[in-house]
Amino acid sequence: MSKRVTLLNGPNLNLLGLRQPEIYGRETLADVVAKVAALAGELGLDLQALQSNHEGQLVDWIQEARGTSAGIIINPGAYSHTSVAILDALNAFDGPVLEVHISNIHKREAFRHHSFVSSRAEGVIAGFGTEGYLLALRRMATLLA
Ligand code: CA2
Repeated sequence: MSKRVTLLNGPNLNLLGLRQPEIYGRETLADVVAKVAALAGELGLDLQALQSNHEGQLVDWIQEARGTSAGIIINPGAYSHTSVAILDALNAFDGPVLEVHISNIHKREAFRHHSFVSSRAEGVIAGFGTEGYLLALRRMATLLA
């Protein structure tokens, strides 16, 4: 049976491709998920992709991933910079965690420079556009091999 990887996207990432293309690109979240799912198939992984605008929903999904998913790739969106609850949930998850940001958060406002999630993540990708999700999935395949 193929190993499951959960891809979580946080608040406002449902707007990908619809607003601010100069920062986040022109692909929709559905486009991105389709590309990541296709790569997951090639890598022999089973992708579960979820997006929510709600912190508690993200916490619930991270808790549900315990025992069902081998690894988590997460773009926590703005919750990266605020959420101890998401960090605590990830700390209760046993497998590898990779953090993705489409934009280079270090080139942006100072309040985006710190992410609570980064202290839990095996690796962080920022500023590679939506290609970052594909790079993270390749790294996840290596970590789970
Ligand atoms: O660069 C990233 O991936 C971010 O996680 C995106 C978050 C931002 O708060 C983080 O600092 C960095 C915002 C996601 C908003 O996504 C939108 C996409 C299209 C249009 C409007 C918002």
